[in-house]
Amino acid sequence: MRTQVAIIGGGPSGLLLSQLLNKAGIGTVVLERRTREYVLSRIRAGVLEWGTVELLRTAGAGDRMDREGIVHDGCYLSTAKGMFHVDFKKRVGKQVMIYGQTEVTRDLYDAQEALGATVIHEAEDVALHDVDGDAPYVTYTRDGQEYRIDCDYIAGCDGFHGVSRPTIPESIRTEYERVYPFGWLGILAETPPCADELIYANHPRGFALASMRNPNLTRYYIQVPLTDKVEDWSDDAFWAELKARLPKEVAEGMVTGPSIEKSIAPLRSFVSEPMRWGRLFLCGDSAHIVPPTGAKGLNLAASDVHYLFEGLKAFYQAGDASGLDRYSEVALARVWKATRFSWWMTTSMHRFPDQSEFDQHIQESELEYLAGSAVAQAAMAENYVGLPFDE
Ligand code: FAS
Ligand code: PHB
Repeated sequence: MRTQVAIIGGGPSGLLLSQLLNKAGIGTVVLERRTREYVLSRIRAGVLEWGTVELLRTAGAGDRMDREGIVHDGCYLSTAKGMFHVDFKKRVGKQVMIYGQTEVTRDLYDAQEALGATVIHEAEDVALHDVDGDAPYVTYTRDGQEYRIDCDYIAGCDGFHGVSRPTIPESIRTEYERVYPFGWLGILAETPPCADELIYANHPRGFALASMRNPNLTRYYIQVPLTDKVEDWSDDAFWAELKARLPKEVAEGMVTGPSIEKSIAPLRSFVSEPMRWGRLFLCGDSAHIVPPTGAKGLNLAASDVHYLFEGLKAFYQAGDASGLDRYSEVALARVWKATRFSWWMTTSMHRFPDQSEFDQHIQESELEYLAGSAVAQAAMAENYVGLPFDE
């Protein structure tokens, strides 16, 4: 088989890139290790930056998001001294869309099907070949049969544990990492949200986040030690701890119920440079991971896809390779700004095991300053709604 762009990974990055390229008349093949059902069973991000919203609309995969998504003007932050609102719309004239990653991925799968795009599931043993040459190709097996796809370019959209990043020789790669000494225990419950917008809570017992998916589906998180296991946490224990960390008036009005999903996610900041080697381009989690505190993971995948799509479109439609040549530099500039913001939100909102009283006062004064400063709130809002893709 031959195609123009072979895409490894059928998550949000791979599917969005495939959708945009196919709509521009550029041929792709997506190789996904798992079944579609497995990919759609993952519960992950919930907040879309406005740039991501517009990109999904451009890709022709935004109709259900526009019908069912919830537009938020801002979010709340709560500390031991009370809760305050940061109004993104008032501060920077932009909003965010609450619409789960699962739904984004489902919409992209449906849009790919409608276009007749090639998405191959249960593709195993994917391997990338001659990536630094002029004739790269990909091999994989399926049902015991080996296949080969010759292509012009390969997009590594296969996430943190994928095969693409390791294809770049260690002598070429530089990796930067910070692992946080805690995780997020998250649940999904068929209950109404406890507030009209998200609440990020800094509490002496630890961080908590009250989020949502729709008027009858909520997503809550509490910071837990890395040693905790999901089975250590009954639903009752989760609800009690969540209420202890949220403002009293919110906790009193909270509707609880049985969890329909419960999982613990580790938190890390990770960036691998460069995001291009020869004919291979890394996109999304294959190149970088951010702690979910800033709601940046899925959105960074979208901006990577924007840069790579524009570069490939210019190459195929006008023979202009400048976008491809600058891809890594341009994508990493935005990745590092989002990595900084996610680090700032994480270090400001969580309790660190070795936190001193001094650290505690610094955290509290950071949030008190934010509560009282329109300029500080504008800076937070600018980053939370998403920095422009193109300066
Ligand atoms: P993905 O990991 O989503 O997709 C990669 C795809 O490649 C997967 O479908 C995988 O099966 C496939 N694949 C892997 N190896 C392969 C191989 N060798 N061959 C073929 N296919 C292969 N972000 C937020 O913004 N907010 C959140 O709250 C949030 N919570 C998260 C919770 C968890 C547990 C995790 C893991 C991530 C979370 N994220 C969150 C980040 C997440 O949303 C990612 O940023 C997003 O999934 C990135 O999309 P992709 O780059 O497509 O990677
Ligand atoms: C979510 O709804 O899953 C969510 C929202 C905001 C975050 C992280 C996760 O910062």
